[in-house]
Amino acid sequence: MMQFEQTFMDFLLQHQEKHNRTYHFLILLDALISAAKHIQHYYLTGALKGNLGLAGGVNVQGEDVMRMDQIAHEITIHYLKASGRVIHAVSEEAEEIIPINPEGGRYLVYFDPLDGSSNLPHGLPVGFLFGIAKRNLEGPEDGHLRAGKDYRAAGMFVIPTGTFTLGLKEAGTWRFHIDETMNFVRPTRMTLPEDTKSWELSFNESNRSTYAERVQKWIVENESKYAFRYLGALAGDFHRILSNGGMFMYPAIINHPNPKKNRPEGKLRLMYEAAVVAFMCCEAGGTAVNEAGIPILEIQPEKLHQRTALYVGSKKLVEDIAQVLREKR
Ligand code: AFP
Repeated sequence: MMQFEQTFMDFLLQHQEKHNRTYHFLILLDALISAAKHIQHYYLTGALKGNLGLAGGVNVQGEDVMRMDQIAHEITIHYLKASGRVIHAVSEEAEEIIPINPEGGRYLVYFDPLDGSSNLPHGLPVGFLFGIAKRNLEGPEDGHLRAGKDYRAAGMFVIPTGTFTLGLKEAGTWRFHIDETMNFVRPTRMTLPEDTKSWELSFNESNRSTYAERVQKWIVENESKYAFRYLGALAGDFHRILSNGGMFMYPAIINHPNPKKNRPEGKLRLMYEAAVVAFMCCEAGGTAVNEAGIPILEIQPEKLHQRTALYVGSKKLVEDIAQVLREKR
């Protein structure tokens, strides 16, 4: 007898039916998966065609090169439009909100189609991150600036590794792998491990002296207990934390020798970076806070591309540093 893996679509169909839900969400996820596969294909073949270069360059065919993140953005918008299910989208690649199907749409999508661009020229992993909120069908329209706690789902593709992780509201975080037929298969529920032996710390070590003193002190007191890993692409770094436990952090930068380079509000974007991984982490038994120790999912965004500091991972570790962050200065 042949053995078949359960596909993502089969998994999601069962999930929707179990919870008595419509198929609209399936159509949206199918669009996001098509976009991710298309971006992955472009990425894998791009280096040979000379298309991973900087915008303004010329590839081996003598054509103008478009930035890869701009290409990924256009691909995603195409599939979101074709799905007919999206009201508006917010993309890292567009300053303003993007109307997709304001009348008939049902979901709001926040995305970064190619996060971790410093890995791009090396062909190393980048992320496609997204969060999904739903139109308020009963009441008055309630706007597009949604806190992470309002997301129905949030996920990430690690491109070009063929892994896809999806957090579903009150239904866990699941990981899938792409197979030889280009289907995402083998749903595996992710739970952050309790055993601290595998835990890791992940942050940009070269920024350490720019963090708040109390964050630096916490690092000194804790770093020798855990392995240290840093890729420089949130999706890849968070992927490891979700499997091994520990904490990823991108603290506020407040002690930079060049004050112009300080980032007291943090670097990462709230709606399509921090809230996305925070959502998946919380569904996997972990937690996430900002520089004031406030849960990331509680933060009400005030603008589209709002930034935040981020501490995300195993509950014990994040709560430990959150206590330090909450202390009165
Ligand atoms: P880029 O896309 O500009 O490389 O930013 C990636 C990112 O937003 C996130 O994916 C990383 O975790 C973080 O920034 C890395 O930042 P540093 O290069 O400052 O460590």
